[in-house]
Amino acid sequence: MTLLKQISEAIVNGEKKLTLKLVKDSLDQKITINKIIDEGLAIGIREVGRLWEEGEFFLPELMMGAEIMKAAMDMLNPLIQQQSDIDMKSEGRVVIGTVQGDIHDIGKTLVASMLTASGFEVNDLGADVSIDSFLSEAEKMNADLICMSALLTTTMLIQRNLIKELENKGIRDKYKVLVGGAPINQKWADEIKADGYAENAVSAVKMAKGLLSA
Ligand code: B1M
Repeated sequence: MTLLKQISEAIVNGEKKLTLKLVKDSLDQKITINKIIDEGLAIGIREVGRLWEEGEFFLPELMMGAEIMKAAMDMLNPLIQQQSDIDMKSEGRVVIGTVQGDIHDIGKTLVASMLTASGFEVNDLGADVSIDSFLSEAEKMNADLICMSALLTTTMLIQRNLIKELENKGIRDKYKVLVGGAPINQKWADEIKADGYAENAVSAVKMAKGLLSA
């Protein structure tokens, strides 16, 4: 079995120590961080989510999967950020967060790390972020881009509300708005008039660069 497959299985089996060891082994074998995440960790945690949805796993197993995923990402995020060139000129200023009512922050943190590594100035507001906080922090840092992550079909509605709030305040043109998260797709982004949608962290960086150079 490949190392990446072993990583996804270790997450499903709730084996934290083993997962972290396998991630370290993968790094030692020069497997790229993106591959470790996309083809190992993310597959494992999504399988945990599927088993939970089907009633085969209960909340403690879901929580354990998330804890392992977070521990692995805590190991990888600093490495992603180290890959940035310190003298890189700023690509733009970004506020990012997971919307109010939603505590899923693993994917959002990954997107924030990749943006930082790619030369953006990033203010990561964390999870469960209110529309008011997004707007006041964007104003404070004179942001170019507001990035909203949502993982729940209920909380994705907040993305639309924030864009409406920008319109109501007459400041819609001041910021580009990028949306993402597991239930989000291009159709939704078009419907709520977001400037961009990205399926994963790598395409979020490409999209952010495209939006700010347009
Ligand atoms: Co929750 N959860 N969860 N959960 N959880 C999902 C999302 C769910 C799909 C599971 C399922 O049913 N199969 C389901 C949502 C169903 C729905 O809405 N239709 C669900 C539910 C229901 C819940 C609770 C309500 C459960 C409960 O309490 N009854 C609860 C919600 C609490 C709340 O938020 N108010 C809950 C809680 C939790 C945990 C705390 C246990 C944990 C989160 C821990 C944490 O984040 N700190 C958790 C987890 C781990 C998941 C799953 C299994 C995995 C999410 C994850 O980390 N994926 C998830 C199942 C799934 O997504 N299939 C699930 C890995 C991560 C790298 O991917 O976050 O998708 P992802 O991010 C990707 C892309 O989406 C994209 O790039 C990232 C990297 O490639 N992306 C962006 C993300 N944000 C972006 C922003 C961008 C661009 C791209 O630009 C701005």
